[in-house]
Amino acid sequence: MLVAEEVATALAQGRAVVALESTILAHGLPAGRNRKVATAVEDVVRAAGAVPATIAVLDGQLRVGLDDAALDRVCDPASGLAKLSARDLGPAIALRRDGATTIASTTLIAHAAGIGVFGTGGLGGVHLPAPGAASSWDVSADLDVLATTPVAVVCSGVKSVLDIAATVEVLETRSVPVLGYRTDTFPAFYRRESRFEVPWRVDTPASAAEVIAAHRADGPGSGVLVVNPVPHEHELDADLHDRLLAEGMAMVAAADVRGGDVTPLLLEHFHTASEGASLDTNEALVLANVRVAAEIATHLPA
Ligand code: PSU
Ligand code: MN
Repeated sequence: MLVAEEVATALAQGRAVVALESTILAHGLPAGRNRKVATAVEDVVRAAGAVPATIAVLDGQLRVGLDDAALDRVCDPASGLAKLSARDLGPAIALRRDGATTIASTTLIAHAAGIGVFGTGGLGGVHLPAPGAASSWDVSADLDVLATTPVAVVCSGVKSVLDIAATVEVLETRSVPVLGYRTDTFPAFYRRESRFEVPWRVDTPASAAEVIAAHRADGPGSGVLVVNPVPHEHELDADLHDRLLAEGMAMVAAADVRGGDVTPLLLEHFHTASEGASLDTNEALVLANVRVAAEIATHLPA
């Protein structure tokens, strides 16, 4: 593992560090925009008093904290980065590949590096079954890793393209506490609210940090999911959202894609069919989440 000097120094001094993922850059946002977001999220983390550590795999090496050249590489579609979930780390390392890390793999690497807080956009979850099928069997490894790794992840819930009810149930079964950050409902990424309540609510970074510290000390060893709804002014229009959702689901069914290719295809449809409106929402929520993550990190004991 190669930890950037700034990150290593901050960790050694017990200063706040926030992990950031690279799949959102390489596979979740269009080229050009992704590079601007990469810098913007790091700036927000710094402004909130923490050190950003963007995580990726380059030439088979786990990288924690990326310099400009590495961020350029991650954000350039010509680099052809693979999407690496937790199971892909071993192969990518041994075969010396380049890859972007999902929430699952970013969480594992962050924990190994000694970073306990991670800010991002949307969590992977349980996918809806095809019409007539009992199950999609497509359950993101994000849930599994969160169940077994003591890292706090700040996100805006899961997209409404997923089965939110099933995702919330799996989080409960796998003993992952869900904290609504200034909300009583589980957010649906582009929309502030879903039909589902969160079991716990916190209203300040200090309070979130207290819960995380107590969970680490006396909980079952899992991570903590902090859900922060997209800021009001950036919420996607409800009608537009519902239309994009219906179209996206039909597209996935028709295109016969599966596994890790499903989420990028849906994201791409939302972004093009909304003429960028969903991108603005996506960017706004990521920036808001990494700020909250940094604020929480500054309240946690080293
Ligand atoms: N949801 C988003 N944007 C994303 C992702 C999810 O709104 O970029 C990415 C994250 O990296 C997440 C991953 O960890 O997709 C989940 O993919 P899968 O469902 O294949 O596990
Ligand atoms: Mn999946």
